[in-house]
Amino acid sequence: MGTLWAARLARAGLPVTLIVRNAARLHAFKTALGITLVEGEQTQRFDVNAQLPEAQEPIERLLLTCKAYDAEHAISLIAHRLAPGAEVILLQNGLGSQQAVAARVPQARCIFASSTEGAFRDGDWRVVFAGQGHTWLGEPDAGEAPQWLAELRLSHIGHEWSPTILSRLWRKLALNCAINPLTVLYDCQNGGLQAHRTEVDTLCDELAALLIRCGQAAAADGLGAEVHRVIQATANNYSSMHQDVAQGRRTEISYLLGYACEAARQQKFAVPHLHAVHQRLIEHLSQRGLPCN
Ligand code: KPL
Repeated sequence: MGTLWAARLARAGLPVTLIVRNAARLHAFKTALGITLVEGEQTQRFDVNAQLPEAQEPIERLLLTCKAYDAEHAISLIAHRLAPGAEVILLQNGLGSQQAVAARVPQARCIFASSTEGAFRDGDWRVVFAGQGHTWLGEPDAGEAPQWLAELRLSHIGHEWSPTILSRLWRKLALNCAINPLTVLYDCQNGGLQAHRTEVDTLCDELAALLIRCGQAAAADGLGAEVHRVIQATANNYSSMHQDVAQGRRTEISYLLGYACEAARQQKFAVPHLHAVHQRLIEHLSQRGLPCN
């Protein structure tokens, strides 16, 4: 997602600097001579800057696009570089990492984002824009839209300022909790869950009740029906968590089911089915030697 945003901002003539993990990545970037965006039949290369986290330059606006489990560490490496009043846009799945990042950088304005855009890498520093989508941005305490949203418009990044971003993130989390873990446990495409309708419905009922208990009634509204719509619309796809497990990658379990179970514990609200699926998933991951957090 970082490369996808960087390429479109650069295409609009805006200055972009990538912050890469380490010297080896910086070297690889310099060899690639920029980033490449593949969109339909079109392939375009863009020249952008890149630097290491330990560079000195102050940061005014940062888009953090790493996985949820890397976000807190990533921000800790550059927190001292954030200028007073800097803005940090957090584009992570699930919930929990955004709050952890915000607590680490109280001097910054943290903007949470939720996106339905799809992209994948087909080479180093190359991104394929696979699915047109939309990105919602907002502050958890419903702040005003920043001026620079106009720059996103210039870059043709479909977006909207959302006064209810937490509700959007909770809704997406609930959808992912109802679908992703079961696709891993049954080793199936999303459509395979049509054979486990009762189990999906039970999880949706529990998730909707939890959302209401957490003060997120709007995110609970019609959850079950939407989950079934998504299962049908994406029947031939493997969920992102299924893909992670199949490729031996760490999952974002702690920011999805883990977050939901922890919220239930804090609310003293019983979620036996969610809890059972969480435990089954932990067992499944540990049997495959994958992290359970
Ligand atoms: O977002 C998804 C994912 O795979 O992570 C969907 C397709 C909605 C399934 O939960």
